[in-house]
Amino acid sequence: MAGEKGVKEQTLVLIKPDAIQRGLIGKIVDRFEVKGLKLAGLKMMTLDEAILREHYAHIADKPFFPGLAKFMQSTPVIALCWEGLDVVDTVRRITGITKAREAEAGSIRGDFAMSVSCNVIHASDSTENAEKEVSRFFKVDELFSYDKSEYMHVYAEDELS
Ligand code: 3AN
Repeated sequence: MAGEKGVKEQTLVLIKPDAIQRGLIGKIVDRFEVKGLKLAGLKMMTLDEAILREHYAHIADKPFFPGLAKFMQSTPVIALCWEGLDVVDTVRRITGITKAREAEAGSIRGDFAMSVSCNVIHASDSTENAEKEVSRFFKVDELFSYDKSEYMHVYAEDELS
């Protein structure tokens, strides 16, 4: 069932340094575009310590955190805000599980990665976290609202209302 935000639900995706180095940006963006999601924001940025600590607060005490932080700062990342019906769950399914070599074939991690840490993208894991993460990575004026003409072929009328 549609969440209370309907087709305006938003989620955050980060394209990580391994994907930047391996030239996978276009292929990754394509997966979300062809699914029918709307791109509400896109930017390239370098992650500073503060944003990394906030973003990875749930794993900041893990032994792998310093290595993860170094990896995430090894190149800029690309932040994407995707919008759509139940988009948080949909994007997590398209992303695949954390341990990429065991991720389902057809998912982004399943098709493009082998590692737990070099797993090409981050995707918000709940609607609550998605809201926090979208506002952590995007200022209000970096998010865009517009009509997507394909929506009348992506959704049924009752799903759009
Ligand atoms: P996910 O990104 O699938 O939501 P989280 O939130 O558990 O997974 O972990 C955040 C990130 O921390 C992962 N994407 C991965 O890059 C890294 N990570 C998680 N577990 C490990 C691990 N055991 N060893 C190295 N890096 C890890």
